[in-house]
Amino acid sequence: MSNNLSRRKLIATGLAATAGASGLAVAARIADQYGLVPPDYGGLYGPGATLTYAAQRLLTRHSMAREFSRSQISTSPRANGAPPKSESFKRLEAGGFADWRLVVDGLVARPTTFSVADLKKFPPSSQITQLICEEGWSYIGEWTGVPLFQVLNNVGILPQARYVVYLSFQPGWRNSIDMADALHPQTLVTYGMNGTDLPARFGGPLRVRVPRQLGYKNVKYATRLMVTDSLQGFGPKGQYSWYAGI
Ligand SMILES: Nc1nc2c(c(=O)[nH]1)N[C@H]1C(S)=C(S)[C@@H](COP(=O)(O)O)O[C@H]1N2
Ligand SMILES: [Mo]
Repeated sequence: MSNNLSRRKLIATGLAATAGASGLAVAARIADQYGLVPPDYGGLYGPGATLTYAAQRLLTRHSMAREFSRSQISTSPRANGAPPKSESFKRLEAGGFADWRLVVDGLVARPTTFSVADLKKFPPSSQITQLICEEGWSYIGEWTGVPLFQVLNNVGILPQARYVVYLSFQPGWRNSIDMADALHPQTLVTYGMNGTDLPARFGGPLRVRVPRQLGYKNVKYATRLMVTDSLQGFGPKGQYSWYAGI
């Protein structure tokens, strides 16, 4: 039996046994003790969701999203939705997004505003991964950008940091991840796709890529990253659940 399998079995048996013996609430309390409780949006999360999140986090915290070979890149990837139609976006696009800015602030030592050119000065990282929409379609693409942990190291996250909330130029589009995902090597602030600058329909000039979570966590047209210790006021969009691990 592989190490991984025995660990998985141990966790599954442990949590399930606890749940069976004393109810899900106890499992939730254990999860709480180990920092595995998902943020609560006014009671949306019950003990069941907590248990799922806790088990997922224990199993996947250090795991990698699957990477593919170049020959597997989708030839006609689906862009879901159109770029912003506002005059201000069109002006930025016409200027090659030279004036696009990404603000990184919140619980950081040095709040900083980056241009796309600034982000391109970090050591780049590329990944061929799958974007999976919760509606059931997916495509494989190559994304290039700077690992989010590099940006966070640059601005210096404070010890209280627990989440990174990211906002989009498109009103209403935002999301957030916990520090485990924010510091994960495959979580990128992307500016490139399939060998070119990230096209506007795929979220250019900047998109947060979180390949271990579903499509909607991969917010396009990123304008701001806020490091926080709580998600109060930054809940999930609509009916989508906050944690969307694949
Ligand atoms: N700003 C913004 N980000 C977004 C969306 C959007 O409409 N606007 N759609 C989300 C959803 S539901 C999915 S599945 C993916 C789609 O990514 P794609 O356009 O590369 O297919 O982007 C996500 N990020
Ligand atoms: Mo989606």
